[in-house]
Amino acid sequence: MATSRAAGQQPPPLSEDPRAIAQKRAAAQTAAELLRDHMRVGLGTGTTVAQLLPAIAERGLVGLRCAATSPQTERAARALGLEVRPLDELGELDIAIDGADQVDPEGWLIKGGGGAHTREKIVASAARCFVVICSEGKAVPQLSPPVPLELLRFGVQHTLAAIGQARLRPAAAESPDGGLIADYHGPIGPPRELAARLSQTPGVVGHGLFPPELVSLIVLAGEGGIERRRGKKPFDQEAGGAGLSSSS
Ligand code: DER
Repeated sequence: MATSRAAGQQPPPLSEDPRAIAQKRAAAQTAAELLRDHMRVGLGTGTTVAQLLPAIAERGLVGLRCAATSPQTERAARALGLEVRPLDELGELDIAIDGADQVDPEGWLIKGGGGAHTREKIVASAARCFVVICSEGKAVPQLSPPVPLELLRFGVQHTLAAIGQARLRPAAAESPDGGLIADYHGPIGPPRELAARLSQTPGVVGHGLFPPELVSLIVLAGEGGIERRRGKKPFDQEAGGAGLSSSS
């Protein structure tokens, strides 16, 4: 019998390259430096965010209130002493920070390898400023499948057929909100067109294509240091915008 696995609880790769781990840590530390006392902070999900949480906790900031995108992140943040509140209680967030699976040169992202992309997109949208943290291997010349999906359970076979070239993840992966996690494996083409098609398909709760308009800053850590790429969403000075002018 297939077991159910909640989003955000995907185990890290067994033998992740130590260089990639160090790069994720470097990107996470750079982003943690953007935070200030009393900020309302959105926390993403995944192995890069797992590096971010201790980096935030170590800053010892006063009055930080966080909204988490998964139960996994919520538990890990609380264990480090960070205050986690329901998103609706916090109103507009000052900043949200999250990882990504792929970043293209235009600033489009694919997210949702861990299945938390619906909540992650809501939290990114709720923030004045959305910062993406990645190891350099996430930067790609062109997005490639799969594109993660969250689907309504009702009529899911019809939804999969309407999307085409999509299938449910094994082990009945589901989101904390009861959605079924699937992936689209067909060609991507222009991301905006695919994003619109997926959004318009009945039964699709969310998809993992994030447009550049949602992204303020991408922090890519590589062997040569930190590269900062601007997205199309404004980067708020109060959320550490001054840090953008520093060289990579
Ligand atoms: O699942 C997700 O959306 C994650 O944020 C993903 O995009 C990045 O995961 P990683 O930090 O484990 O590589």
